[in-house]
Amino acid sequence: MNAIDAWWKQAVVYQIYPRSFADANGDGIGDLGGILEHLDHLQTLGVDVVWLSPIYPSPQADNGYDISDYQDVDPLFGTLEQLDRLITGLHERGMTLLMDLVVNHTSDEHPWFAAARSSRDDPKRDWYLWRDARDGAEPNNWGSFFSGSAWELDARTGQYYLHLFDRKQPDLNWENRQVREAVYAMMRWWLDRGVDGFRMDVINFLSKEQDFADAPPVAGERYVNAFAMIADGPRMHEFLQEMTREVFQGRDEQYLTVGEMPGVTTQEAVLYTDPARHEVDMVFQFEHVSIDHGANKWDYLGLDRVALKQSLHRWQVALAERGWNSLYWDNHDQPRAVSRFGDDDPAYWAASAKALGTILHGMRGTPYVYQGEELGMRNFPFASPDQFRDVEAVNHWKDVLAQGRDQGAALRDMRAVARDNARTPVQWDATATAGFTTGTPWLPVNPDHTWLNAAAQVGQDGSVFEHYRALIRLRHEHAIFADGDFAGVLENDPELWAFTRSTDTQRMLVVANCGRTPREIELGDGWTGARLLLGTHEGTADELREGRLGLAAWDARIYLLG
Ligand code: ISL
Ligand code: CA
Repeated sequence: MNAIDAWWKQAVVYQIYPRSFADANGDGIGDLGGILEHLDHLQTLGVDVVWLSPIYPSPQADNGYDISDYQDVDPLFGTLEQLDRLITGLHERGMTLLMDLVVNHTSDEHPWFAAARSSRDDPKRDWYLWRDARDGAEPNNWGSFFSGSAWELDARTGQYYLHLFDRKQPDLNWENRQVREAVYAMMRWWLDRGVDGFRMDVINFLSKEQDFADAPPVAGERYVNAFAMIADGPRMHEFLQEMTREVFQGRDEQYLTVGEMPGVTTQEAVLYTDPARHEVDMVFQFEHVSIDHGANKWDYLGLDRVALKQSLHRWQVALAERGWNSLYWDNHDQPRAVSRFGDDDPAYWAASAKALGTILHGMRGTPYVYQGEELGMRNFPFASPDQFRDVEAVNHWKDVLAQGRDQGAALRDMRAVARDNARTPVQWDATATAGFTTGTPWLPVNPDHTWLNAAAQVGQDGSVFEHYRALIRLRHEHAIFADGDFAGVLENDPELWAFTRSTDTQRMLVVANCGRTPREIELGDGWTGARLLLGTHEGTADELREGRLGLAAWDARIYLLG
C-alpha cells in the first residue's frame, strides 16, 4: 500500500476539445467564450483539473495539433485575455488548467519551419529533420499516421523533411539543443502565466534513432507504420529529465504532467512515472484502445472483452509498486466509450455508460473524463464518407478509393473507429443545435441530442451525469480509491468484470455485469456487511447480506467493507 503522496492521486481530469465544446460567437466553432459560459457544468461535476486541447494559432490542418505560434491564442478560439480569464475562473472554483504541449512537431507555417525550409544554410535548418533522397525516393519506408509517406520532398532545397503526422506537421529535431531550449522557455512562459501543467502530445516520439532505418517491411504496403520502433527512443528519459530540471525545478506549485505515449510498454511506463526519476507524473498508454484494431486502426475487429479487461488489469498490477496510471476510456482521438465498450442501444445505453464509469473510476490511477462522456454521448451515425472532417479519415478514404478497396466494408470500419465520432458538438440541450451554437455547427450535432443532453441529466437522479458526479465525489472522500491495492477477480469471464481494492483497514469490491443477460456471482461470506457506495440501478440493497449477488443487465456496484 502506498501513501497518498500527491494531490493528483485523488483528482479527476476533464478534457475539453474546444472546437466542439461550446460556441459563444455563433460561427459554429467552439471557443474560449463558450468554455467560460460553462464553468458551472465542470464545477457541478466536481472535476479537479481541466485539460484543454490546443487553442494556439494554427492553420487547423489537424484541428490545432499543428501549431504556428506557441505563445498566443488563435482568433478562432478567442484571445489571450480570455485564456487568462479561464485560468482565473478555474482557480476561483478550485480547479486547475493543463495546456496541451505539442512539441514533437510544429505547423509548416510556424516561423521556425519557414526559416528552416528557406535554405540549407539557414540557422534553423537543423531544427527539423532533413534527409536526402534514397534511390530517387523517400529516405526510408516510414508511413505517416495520416496515410502516405512520412517524408515530404521540399522542392526548393531538394531534401525531404520528416512528418510522422500530416505533411503540414514537420517533426522538430530534438537532438538540437536550441530546439529544446526554445520549448523549455515557452513552457516557463505558460507557467508564469498561471497554468498548472501540461498534457504532452506523443511525447515518447521526441527522441529518434538517428540512422532512420527502415521499419520491418509489411507485405503489400509501400509505407509502413513505424511507431513501434520510434516510440521510447534512445534519449527519451534524458530529455524528460532535462525538461523537468529546466522548466519545473525551483517552483513552488504542484504541477501536473501527463505524457501521451503511443506504443509505451509497462516496463517503460514504470520508468517514465517513477517519482524518483522526475520525468512525468503519469502516462496515457494505448494498449486497451488498440485491442479492437487489426493490422491497423482501420481494420476494426470488434471488441474482445476478456482481452480488454486483462489488459487494464495488467497495467494496474505493473504500476502497483512504482509509477502511476492514467485511466481513460476515450478522448478526441477515440470513438465514444459507450458505443465502443458499452452498449449504446437506448435500452442499455444509460446503464452501460454508468457501468463503464464505475469500472474505470474504481481502478487505481487518475481518471480522465472526455467532454460528453459524463452524459454518455454516443458515436455519430455517419452515413457517407463525405461527412468525415478529420484529416486522418479524409486521407484514409482517399487510400480506399485509390487502392480499389471494398467501400462498404471500409465505411463500416470508419463508423466504428473514426475520431470524428468524439468531435461532434457537446449536447447541452434538446434544441436544434443542442445549445452548442446559434449558427451552423462545424460538424453536425448527433440526432440523439433530443433525448441525450445535459439539460435532461444534470440534477436528475439516476442519470449518467449524476453517476459520474458521484464517482468523482467518492474518489475525493475515500482514500482507498487512490491508494488501495488492486486485485482482479474472475479474469476469464467475458461479461463479469470484478476487482477488489484493499488497504490495511478497508476492502472495496467493484463489480459489473457487462452484458444484457442477468448474472449471479458467488462472493463467499467475506463481504457480509459491506455497504453499497454506489450502484447503477435503483433499488439495490444498501448492504451485502449473502455470499451471492444477482446482477441485472449492465448492473455495476461499488461496495466498501470496514
Ligand atoms: O488518433 C490516433 C489514431 O487514430 C493516434 O494514433 C493519434 O494520432 C496519436 O494518439 C497521437 O495523437 C496526438 O497527436 C496527433 C493528433 O492528431 C492527436 O489529436 C493527438 O492527440 C498529432 O499531434
Ligand atoms: Ca466560435
